[in-house]
Amino acid sequence: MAYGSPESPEDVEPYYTHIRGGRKPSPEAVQRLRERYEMVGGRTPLLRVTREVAAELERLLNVSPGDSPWKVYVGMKHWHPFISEAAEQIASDGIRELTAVALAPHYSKMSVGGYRKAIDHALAAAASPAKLAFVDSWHLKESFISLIAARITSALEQWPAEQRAGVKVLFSAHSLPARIREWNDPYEEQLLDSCRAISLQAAHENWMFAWQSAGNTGEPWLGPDILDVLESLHTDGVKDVLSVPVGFVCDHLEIEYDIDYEAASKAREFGMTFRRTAMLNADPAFVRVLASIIEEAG
Ligand code: FEC
Repeated sequence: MAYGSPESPEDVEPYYTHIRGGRKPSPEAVQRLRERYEMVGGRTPLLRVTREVAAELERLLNVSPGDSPWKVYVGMKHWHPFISEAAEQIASDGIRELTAVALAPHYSKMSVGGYRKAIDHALAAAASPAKLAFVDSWHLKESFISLIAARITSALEQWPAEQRAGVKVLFSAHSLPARIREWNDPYEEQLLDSCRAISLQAAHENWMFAWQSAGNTGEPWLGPDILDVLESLHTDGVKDVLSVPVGFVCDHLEIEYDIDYEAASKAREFGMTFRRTAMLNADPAFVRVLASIIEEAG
């Protein structure tokens, strides 16, 4: 399961309405969002990459399938193919055992909890008898930590050896409304746990964490925001920044616009060298991580 992405400018309004739980956004907000999609070429690779992950996962899981072969379905939270569409197919294929995993490593009731609600509801609506194993989070899975650490190590190699220790590794994840703290949501702690484990493994202790992509909903969101953090790093004299969007696995709008355009422009304004680790996307090594998570959960 992944977030979902509109495929055309006409999709943007209903997509955004779905994200907002059915409340229509203002025409100005829709226009602003359309412009962000235009800036990244009209659409993002999220669905294509998710389908590539699914195909490789199905191949890999069936190398030694056990009693019955594995089948991998793709369902999106906010756009086609919706999780409900996948559930209808799962029901009509007569699937009896199902493992659901979101392409988001860290649990929040507001994020992964939403995937859980969507799949529970969709299986019931499709009258599927499937027994569900749901993966809440995989933020400390060793092979995931090692993959991100390796990406940091190879990105740092783009700086001259004598400069590397001074490069600030800037982890980031999608912000959420600050009220998640009121219910002791594990999201923040899981993110920091990932960052600590990754930086230890990469042997690079010069790091910080920032939030990105906060919404404009009239309530406070978790901060500090990455753009403000870049400004304070600049004030502190930091010249080199390596962005590591640890809360995401795939190239999509929040990477291509919020990091590669917005944050990178800000850093450039400050005269910094700003680079980003490559996303995991459908890297076969990442698909092996997912296969292992699924085998453990099922
Ligand atoms: O490539 C694409 O087209 C989709 C990129 C995309 C990903 C993504 C992941 C997360 N979101 C999370 C939380 C929220 C909350 C709201 C919210 C709003 C948006 C909007 C767009 C959008 N998100 Fe997203 N998110 C992506 C795209 N997200 C577009 C609407 C415009 C805007 O606010 O920027 C606020 C809802 C509201 O207004 O009420 C909350 C979280 C994740 C990471 C976990 C995951 O991937 O599921 C958390 C990718």
